[in-house]
Amino acid sequence: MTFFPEVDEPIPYQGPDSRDPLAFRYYDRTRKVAGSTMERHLKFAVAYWHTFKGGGQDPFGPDPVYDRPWNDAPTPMEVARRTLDAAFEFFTKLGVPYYCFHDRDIAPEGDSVAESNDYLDEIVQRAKLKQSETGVKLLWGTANLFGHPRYTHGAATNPDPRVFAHAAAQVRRAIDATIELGGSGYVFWGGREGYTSLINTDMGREREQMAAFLRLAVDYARRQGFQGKFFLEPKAREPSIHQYDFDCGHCLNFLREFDLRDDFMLNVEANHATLATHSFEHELATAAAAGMLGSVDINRGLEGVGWDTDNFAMSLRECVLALLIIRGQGGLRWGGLNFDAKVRRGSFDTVDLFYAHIASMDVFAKALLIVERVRQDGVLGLAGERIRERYAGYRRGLGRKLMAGETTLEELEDWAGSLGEPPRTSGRQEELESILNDYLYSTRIE
Ligand code: XUL
Ligand code: CO
Repeated sequence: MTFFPEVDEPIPYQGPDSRDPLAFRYYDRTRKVAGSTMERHLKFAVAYWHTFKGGGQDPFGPDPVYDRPWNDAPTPMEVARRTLDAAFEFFTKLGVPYYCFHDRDIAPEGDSVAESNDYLDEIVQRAKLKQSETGVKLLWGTANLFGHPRYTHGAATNPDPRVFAHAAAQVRRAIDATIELGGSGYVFWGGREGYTSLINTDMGREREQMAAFLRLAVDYARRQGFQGKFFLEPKAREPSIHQYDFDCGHCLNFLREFDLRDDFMLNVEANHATLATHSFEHELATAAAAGMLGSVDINRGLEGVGWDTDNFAMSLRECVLALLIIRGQGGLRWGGLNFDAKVRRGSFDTVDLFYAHIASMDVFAKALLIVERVRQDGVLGLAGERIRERYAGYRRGLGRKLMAGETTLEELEDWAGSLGEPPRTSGRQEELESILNDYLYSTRIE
């Protein structure tokens, strides 16, 4: 049985002049860029939840509107089996190397912990078989600790430890599933870990509960031999008003405060940056500067909209800025680029899933080629000579001494006095914007 009859063979690479929406213009899986393939640089992963479980619902339309033939089955487990078939058909036809899931995306919740575990086990074994048949791999796994009504007041941060225990049970099995399927990462997005009012909330205690939960998960996973990384995924708001993992800055502080930095890195999502009123590149740079940029959820939020719209990333400028940072730190060893994105409610045909992923893969592939040019030319961004030059004073003389902690305020005062007024130097922002525009819009990339 085929779920995607409109695509009968893997999406081909046709080059920049192609106008076929079911072909790649730039994403050429095996093409070498700076000694590695495009596939290895970009490490694309399809998000199981949006792509196969999403129905296009919104607050004014609670019923699914997407046409998803794999949902036509008599029982939740039969739906799960068919969905898995559809997912691997999609991965192979699209030609992506990875996927990501939540436990409850791939298998339904049962009537008891034991039944839920059995359901998950069966689907994990099926997925394992499909992975070995197709070569598609798991990038990271996670547990859905926000959808079930028991998590209304949080999972790890719930005032009731019995809810904490249910969340722990889920995480244990989701970690098992991740290990069994060879994932190199395990994500914690604190879905309902936050609060809506301090009238009924002990914030200090809730943060400690969350730290205890993460510690338990790390200890368990390491005992099972998990050698990958844990990723904390910041998000400012939604579903709760105040999420504890507000942005990268908050998450880095949390990991430092509770001594979790050895096991964790961050999973930075574009739309979550928007919700924190940051730019995507700001959040990526914050994580990278701390050596903690582990993985990326590539999507796009709409500015001025207060909720997660999870559009597919389509902006070349944003992708170039993101890849400058990612390439600047030598890539994503443990993580990759996960499409945490959904097609619009009005894009309800199955073929729309192909159009969306292909377009977004292509914009990243083009961005990768641009970033390579920019890096070779050495003009811009983290790789740029211009930035090195700007801070050159800190690499010599008193500038270097002060960074090494070998000076005093008194010595600096003497220095300032003897120097007189430092010359003013333009930041040249507009000149650099213009150079960036040349790369984005004028340079022929192929
Ligand atoms: C929610 C979100 C999640 C995480 C995984 O906004 O981004 O899908 O990526 O739980
Ligand atoms: Co995400």
